[in-house]
Amino acid sequence: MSNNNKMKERKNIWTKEEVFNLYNKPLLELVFEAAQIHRIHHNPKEVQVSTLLSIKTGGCPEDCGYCPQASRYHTDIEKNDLMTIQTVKAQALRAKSFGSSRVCMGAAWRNVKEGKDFDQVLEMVRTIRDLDMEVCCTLGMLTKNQAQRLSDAGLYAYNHNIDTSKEYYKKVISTRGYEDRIKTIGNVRKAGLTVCSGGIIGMGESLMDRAAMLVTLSTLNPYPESVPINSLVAVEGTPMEELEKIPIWDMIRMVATTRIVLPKTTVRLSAGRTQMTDEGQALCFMAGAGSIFAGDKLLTTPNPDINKDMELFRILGLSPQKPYIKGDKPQVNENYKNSNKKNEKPIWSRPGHKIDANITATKNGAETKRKTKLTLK
Ligand code: SAM
Ligand code: DTB
Ligand code: SF4
Repeated sequence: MSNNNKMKERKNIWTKEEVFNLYNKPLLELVFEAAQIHRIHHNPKEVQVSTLLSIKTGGCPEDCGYCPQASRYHTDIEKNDLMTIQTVKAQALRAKSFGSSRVCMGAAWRNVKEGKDFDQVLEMVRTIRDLDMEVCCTLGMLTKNQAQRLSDAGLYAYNHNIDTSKEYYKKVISTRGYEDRIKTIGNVRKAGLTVCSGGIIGMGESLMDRAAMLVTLSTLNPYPESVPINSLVAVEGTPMEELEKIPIWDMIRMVATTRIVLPKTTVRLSAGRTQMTDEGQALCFMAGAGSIFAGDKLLTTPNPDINKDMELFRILGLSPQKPYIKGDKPQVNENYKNSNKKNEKPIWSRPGHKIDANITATKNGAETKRKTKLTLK
């Protein structure tokens, strides 16, 4: 590690330009530096394995441009109401049997609403916790009181991504603002939960936007315990369906840069792994990725087969990390505290986008769905 970066780690105050320059270093230099930092704070032979469970799928009122679950887009996902506790338990046991230490339950909600559904989610949290697994939820925006209720039920972590830079966020989502995300993250913190917050690359953002996102994460005080780095899964029917997949080198650079800027965080190699080679993923692990989502499905899109992942672990000499012991409430490391930190649907539009065309798709001559083609301005 360069002396300069050792100093940065102590202060953890990064400018966008510094992070941009780090991201653009010669690739192998960057990976080497990140690998060194990874070894100081993490066990490089272990990878934390999480399993995603979509407990409520589709029908979301938000307009996140990347998301197949937004009701205003015309995607082929299967919508589902809230899962039963029995199904959640069975899925969690299955995940545990293949080495997963954490279940992350995702709901296509804008925000949590008090009532029957939330009570059911709290019971799901208690059920998974009683299986000696870590429980994470991603349910949209939360109030402080809701975060506290989740914490009391035994939740370990809450996932709430900032997704991109503050500037670019407006071009991706119009139904809520960046500050709303930051506020929920604050509520999660106040309830003593660990924070999982990261973003997506490959949405048409600039390299400076990627750097700015990492600066924002680094200034959260304390900074997130885990940072998922997703590569856009361009789903047909979403405004981003035609965006080209990013080169693997971008993913490696993003993982390495995250590792250096947020040395103690667990960097999670998230969506997009089906498009990566084993060698590409190996470089990501080398560069500091310490966690993956395992199981053949993310929330609605495919993920590598678990046997394939376990074979890759075997080849690379990696093993799945054990979960925290039951009742052992996660403690925020003191060092963190010191760190700085369908049919016919209405045409829609939103700021920052230009509608190129509204196209009616046909199958065997019959009208099936209408697609809205947009480009980011
Ligand atoms: N509704 C909640 C929310 O938005 O926070 C939770 C579920 S949402 C699907 C969780 C995260 O998944 C998003 O913040 C985004 O980062 C990621 N995500 C969604 N669709 C994606 C896609 N097509 N490619 C990559 N990541 C995606
Ligand atoms: C995160 O950052 N990535 C995960 C998890 N947190 C919830 C979700 C990825 C979703 C990819 C698209 C889908 O499967 O619907
Ligand atoms: Fe809804 Fe979350 Fe998808 Fe946005 S990312 S549309 S909030 S499910």
